[in-house]
Amino acid sequence: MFQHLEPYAGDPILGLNEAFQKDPRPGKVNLSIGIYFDDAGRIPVLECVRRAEAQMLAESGPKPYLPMEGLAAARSAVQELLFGADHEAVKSGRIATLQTIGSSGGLKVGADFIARWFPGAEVWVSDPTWDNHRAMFEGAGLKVHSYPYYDPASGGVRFDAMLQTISGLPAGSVVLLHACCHNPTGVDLSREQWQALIPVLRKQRLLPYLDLAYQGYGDGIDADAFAPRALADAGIAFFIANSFSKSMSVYGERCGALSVVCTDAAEAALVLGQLQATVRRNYSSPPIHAAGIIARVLGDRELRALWEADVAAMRERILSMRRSLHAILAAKLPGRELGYFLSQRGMFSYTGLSAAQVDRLREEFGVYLIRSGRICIAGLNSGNVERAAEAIAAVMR
Ligand code: KET
Repeated sequence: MFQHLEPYAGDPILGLNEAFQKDPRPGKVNLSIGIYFDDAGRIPVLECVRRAEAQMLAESGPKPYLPMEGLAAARSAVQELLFGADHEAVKSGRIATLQTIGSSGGLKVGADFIARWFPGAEVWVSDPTWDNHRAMFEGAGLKVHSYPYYDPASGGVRFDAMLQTISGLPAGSVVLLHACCHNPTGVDLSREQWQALIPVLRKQRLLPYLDLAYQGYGDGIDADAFAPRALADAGIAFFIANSFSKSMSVYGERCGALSVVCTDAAEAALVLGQLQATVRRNYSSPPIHAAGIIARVLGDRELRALWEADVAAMRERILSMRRSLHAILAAKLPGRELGYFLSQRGMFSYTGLSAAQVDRLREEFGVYLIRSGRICIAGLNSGNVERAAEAIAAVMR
């Protein structure tokens, strides 16, 4: 029956993370997957999440199906987090928000919605982008192209080329944008660049689709929501999938959301209805435990304060690892331009290492990163940064 199937080559990120787990070498270092590890190399369970879960356990409430769109308290908390409680778009009810199965679930529901209601629309992603973007949108039946983004020569954004490509897209094209902490490069648009891009998106009648997976890891929880707020201020309709996997360190709980900012409340109701239909046909409703975590951590003042402090501490730890890595590499590779390790934001740095250098790092040194040369800085800690930096310097020489 299944002889005709093509073997699955595996996922370049998840597969590597699994290979790392199986590696018996004691000094191995995991810089592959976008997961935040603490200074002891563990995935932290944040105190705010622990307390939210303790409350839920103590209440020991029933576990009905949630509505297709998820828990109301979680959905409104997401809108307030993304846009600010007083934002006109939130107050006027012109945002349709779903609680989804991680932001991946949100991205895919949005992609299915676009395939159904914008037939013929094509999707444009940054070059490069998170590998799974292309897979998800193509999986929804959409054609995917890329726009220029990263400039290996300068380590910055090819902003003029990006703008030129986007200005030439047909109306209704979907433009996928990383709201902050670009994956895999760590190179973001500046606020001025967003302000220059937004009129182009509007004039061309394009459909922006933001991915906000690392809120709080860039410059701060509010600062990292600059892009969705600026787009909403400009009155453009757009999609935004956001994740709590990283910001609340709840990867396997699948905490995420999809919001569609519309022109008015009537339009948002229409959109929400079709999003509900998309969910019903896919997985029917999202997880209730995830809803409880999101609603309680964001909605309870005490838990919220704990969360904000933890996000700041995680961001600071990554920045300190950037500085340590940079200092060791700069000492070992004098004359090399390495400033990008300091200027890039979020979990990732795009090192410029070739696939062959990446293979050498894994095979000879037990240092794991994906073959594009992306490293997850959050996998570094005070116990392994020296070793990892020495290995990276050795293959860079
Ligand atoms: N968007 C981006 C940009 C992203 O990097 C990830 C995860 C996701 C969405 C999915 O997050 P979710 O947990 O579904 O809310 N990225 C890391 C893990 C992975 O590949 O799944 C990574 O790039 O390593």
